[in-house]
Amino acid sequence: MVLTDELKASQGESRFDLLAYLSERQALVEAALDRSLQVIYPETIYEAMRYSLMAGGKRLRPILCLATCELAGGTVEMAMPTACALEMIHTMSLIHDDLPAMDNDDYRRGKLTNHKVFGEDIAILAGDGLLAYAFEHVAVETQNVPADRLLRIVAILGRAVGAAGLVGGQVVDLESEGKSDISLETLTFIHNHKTAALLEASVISGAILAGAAESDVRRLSHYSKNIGLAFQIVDDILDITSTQEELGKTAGKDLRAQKATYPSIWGLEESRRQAHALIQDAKAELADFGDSARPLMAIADFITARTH
Ligand code: GRG
Repeated sequence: MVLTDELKASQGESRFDLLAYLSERQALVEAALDRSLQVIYPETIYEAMRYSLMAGGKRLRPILCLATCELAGGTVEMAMPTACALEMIHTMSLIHDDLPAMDNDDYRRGKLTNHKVFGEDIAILAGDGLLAYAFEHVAVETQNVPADRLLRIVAILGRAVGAAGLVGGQVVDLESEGKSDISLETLTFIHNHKTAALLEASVISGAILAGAAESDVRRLSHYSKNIGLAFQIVDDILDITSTQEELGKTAGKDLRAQKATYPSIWGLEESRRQAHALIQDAKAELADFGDSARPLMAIADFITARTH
């Protein structure tokens, strides 16, 4: 995947070769995802699941999970099934988000959306299939992790996906549709649930798999909540300032739909300032981890520097 100028910019600040790190991690995750799901009978559903799962994307959630597992003294192997499950859950949420009954989008990750290729019925089922398989994959494939930790991971993933997470955020988002005057509190509820919840699950699950102390899990949780919200503010900014080619999905949608966004409430400059402040707070949470937190520091910088 091409990750260029914004990475070089964030590299400058953190003196860490994030480009090399992300490329290496993306390759590991791509290979593990590829191995995780074979096409068998009935082929249509496996092809639809693989179409979206293997359609690229930054693989940020799996990379965060692997990074915190290593930070807490664990290995890539311990965390890989959970890392893949996080990407399966993320991918299924994108498939359902793009459906005509939701955002009705034609493009995602630079390709036609799942329902445009396979039809709405199969796209719904592909999302369901990926969601269920994520949990099976964690339970069946995780090695060398005590069962009590694994049980915690199942609970964390379930909470991040359900009404307390992605689903709850999506419901408030749907209820806010067509209302350009929604409050900052409602907007923040939506994004804390739609975006930050799964990012938090990604960050803390890696640490929990490795058996991190609770105080470290709490610090990582604060880090992830801040980067999650900053990520969404930047997403809102990019919807205004980027092209469809850069984003790999329809650009300018929020403005056309007169949707409340951080830039519509704060303006572009204040939105950039708020995202930057959240990233500084996130990085402050990592101070005690020393050099082993360099990947997480650099990823935090990358979130505000990215252009897609
Ligand atoms: C979870 C059962 C279930 C249903 C889905 C549709 C829905 C409920 C929730 C919406 C979740 C959603 C689409 C949140 C937006 C998250 C977001 C910021 C996506 C973009 O993430 P990137 O930039 O994308 O990491 P890539 O393509 O790089 O992975």
